Amino acid sequence: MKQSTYLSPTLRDVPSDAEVKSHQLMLRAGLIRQSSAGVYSFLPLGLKALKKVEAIIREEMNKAGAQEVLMPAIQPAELWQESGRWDVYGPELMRVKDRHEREFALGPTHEEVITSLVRDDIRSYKRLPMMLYQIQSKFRDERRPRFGILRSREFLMKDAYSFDTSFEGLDESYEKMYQAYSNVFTRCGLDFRAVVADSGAMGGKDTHEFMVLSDIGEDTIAYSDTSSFAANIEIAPVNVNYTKSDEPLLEMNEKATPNQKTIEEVAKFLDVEESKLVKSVLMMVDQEPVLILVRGDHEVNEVKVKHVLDAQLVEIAGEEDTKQHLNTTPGFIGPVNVPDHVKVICDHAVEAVVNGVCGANEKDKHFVNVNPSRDFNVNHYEDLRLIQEGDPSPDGQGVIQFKEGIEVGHVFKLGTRYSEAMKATILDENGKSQQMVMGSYGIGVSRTVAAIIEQHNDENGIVWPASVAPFDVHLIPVNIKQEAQRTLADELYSTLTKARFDVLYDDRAERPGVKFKDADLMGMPVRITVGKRADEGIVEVKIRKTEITLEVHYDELVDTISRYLNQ
Ligand code: 9G3
Repeated sequence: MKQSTYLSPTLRDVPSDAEVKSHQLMLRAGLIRQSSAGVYSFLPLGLKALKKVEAIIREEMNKAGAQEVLMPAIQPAELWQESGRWDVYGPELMRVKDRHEREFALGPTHEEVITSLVRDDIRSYKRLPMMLYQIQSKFRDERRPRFGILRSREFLMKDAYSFDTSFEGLDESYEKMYQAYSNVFTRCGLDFRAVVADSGAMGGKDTHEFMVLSDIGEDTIAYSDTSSFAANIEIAPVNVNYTKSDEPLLEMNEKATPNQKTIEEVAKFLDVEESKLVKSVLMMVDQEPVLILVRGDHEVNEVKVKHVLDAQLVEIAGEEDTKQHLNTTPGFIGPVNVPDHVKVICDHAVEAVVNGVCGANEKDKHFVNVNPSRDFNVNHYEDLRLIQEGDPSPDGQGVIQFKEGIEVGHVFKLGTRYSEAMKATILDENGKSQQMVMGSYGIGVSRTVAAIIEQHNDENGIVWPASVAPFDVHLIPVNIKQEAQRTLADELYSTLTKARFDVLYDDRAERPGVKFKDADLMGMPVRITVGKRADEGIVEVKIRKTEITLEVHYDELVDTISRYLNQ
């Protein structure tokens, strides 16, 4: 490809609204341009990288026995009404009307479509297991799109769906996909972890997220420093045996704590450890008030609350709910003498608090020497707190550390969640009708490109892994007007192309410095510079990743490049 004709506008300056490295570099190297908030165009260079990632995904999906399909992006509302999700999703689900005023969703995912497709044509257990996938644009109207294509409102996803006759069959499909995902992200040159995750509104149980380690990741991974344990902190279980101090129980009494609202303020004011405080959070759980208690030095894990109470919606109570149910204002909430209709559920750590401190449900008042079950009722104790760095790993091996991650893949065991709702059944070997057992498996294809750049860049620009680089070679004559250089560069271009290398030929009449800066920014793995030794047939080969530079005669060039690129 000749760069003089190529739409690859590079920018010298960092765009001010790009906060993360991959967003900055994708704009500066001419890979994407923004169309509207969270909506991007891929320019030729960005599209070539996207296609390389797609190709790796396709190979691994096909190898795993999946068949590629292409479903529509516009989905009839009826399907989402059948699955019961039409009213579950709010403004994030983009909806359109057709000319007959019929309602459609712009597909954020395709469980409904694929289930309706399969149920119409697959009637016998003999046809299963079946794995279908597509690579297609998804639409999710994110409230705060940011970080370029890392969190965009239209993005490219590979979504696969497995159909089995049993949960054992699903386990096998899941394992195949899990392995295929590991292959994909390894081949893309990513440092990633598969972590146990929360199935969220998807229903079903087992689910794993594939996380690319990165400081700008929006998810936090809790992992053991010695074992293979790794989980999204949203659901990482806490497994600690708390020791109860044997100090004698003292009499509870009230203390004035004027304007001392936060845990830190109250602990300082009363001169007690934060671990002696009982933090009370009033939550509206499917519109019911529930008081959640955790130790003062811990945080409530709202996802755990949702699972433990098997709730659809969990929110922290606002002022009016707090007034209505506890007749107090946030900051002085406590469990002592709460009305019977307010359930009290404690994290296990609270059970071991002796002579603790809690809000008195009265402004500027706290209770001291409070002891659970003696001074307040507890409905039950559960694992409700966020895991913390330094906690013992729940598998009993090692200590928990945190790392940020970018979620690039997510695999779910859906079970019969959709086949039941949408009557996707097959006749089993006894002619009995049974629901298909499903799994769903997603990879953020465009997000993966950005994640690769997050992990592969330096101060001069992108450093593409060879497997996903838009071009194999960047060919640069120092002075295109110099006859010997131009002739040799033209010859090299055709020789390398015939040797099946994908070459970006910088044939622009630009100053050398500009060309080299652009080449570093765009980050192809191999750069060939045709300079003053052109008349000897000698060119300079520079490896972008290692910055190693060597002089190579024209005749050894193909071998030299093949050796490097195929290692
Ligand atoms: C929606 C909207 C946003 C969504 C969903 C539905 C996430 C939704 C979860 C999934 C599950 C899997 C197949 C590929 C892998 C992930 N955000 N999810 O269902 F209506 Cl607006 O998409 N789907």
